[in-house]
Amino acid sequence: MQGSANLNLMIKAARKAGRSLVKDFREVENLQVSSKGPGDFVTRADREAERIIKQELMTGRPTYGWLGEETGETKGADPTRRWIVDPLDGTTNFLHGLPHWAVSIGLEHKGEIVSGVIFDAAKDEIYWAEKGTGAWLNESRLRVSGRRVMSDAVFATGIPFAGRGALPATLQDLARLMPACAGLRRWGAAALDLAYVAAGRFDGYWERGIQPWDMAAGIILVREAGGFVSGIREGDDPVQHGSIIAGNSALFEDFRKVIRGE
Ligand code: LIP
Repeated sequence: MQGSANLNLMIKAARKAGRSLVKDFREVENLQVSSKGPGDFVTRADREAERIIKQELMTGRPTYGWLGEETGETKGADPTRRWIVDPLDGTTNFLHGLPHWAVSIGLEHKGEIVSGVIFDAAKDEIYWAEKGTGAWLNESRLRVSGRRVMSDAVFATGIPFAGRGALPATLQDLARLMPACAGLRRWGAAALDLAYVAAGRFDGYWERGIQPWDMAAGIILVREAGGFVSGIREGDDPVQHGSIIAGNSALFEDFRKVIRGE
């Protein structure tokens, strides 16, 4: 696989963590029927995956900063570069034995996401992108969809649960968008939602109240596949403000107007 030394390091780390998670996922399926459930086991699997990734990346680039879902933020000697990592995006899917989850690794340079790797280990699909070199699924080049009409488009989102996130605003989004499109999907993993926009499988995605590690790698994938990404509010940076909208180039403005209620 061609790419920079950083990208190859990211792919190696994602694959190593993915192999560990695939083994754990088989055990989770067996634990579904246990009275205690697989909760603690999944927590351990999540933390082990982040340990593997952190060991690989910080050994290879010891001066970079770190932001991981499980271990938080560590400032690096190089203040311009930071790894942004979700070792297991789609945790609830994993917990319930649903094979739709991913390892997500982003590299930020001076506040801009410049490289991303998303590894769907259950389906053996690895998505990757570096600024200026396109977006890829395994060895195939990715392009966003070509749909130009909202009524033909299928969008993905995340719907808040258990009192988390922005439920009233999301319900308003749904009320505006559902009559205007061909369908919505809520598949429970933001990184894969963004990867599917890059792959042209979804025409767009939006979500409120998610974390930098959910979206970092997916942002560069969508942009390198010819799509657009922004915050939901005018001028917001998605990673800084925790809300995101992404779409193909033809639909992005119309899609964003619907979500913004314009
Ligand atoms: C998940 C996101 C998803 C969101 C969930 C959760 P996690 O990340 O990928 O889009 O709707 O609430 O935040 O927790 O599985 O890493």
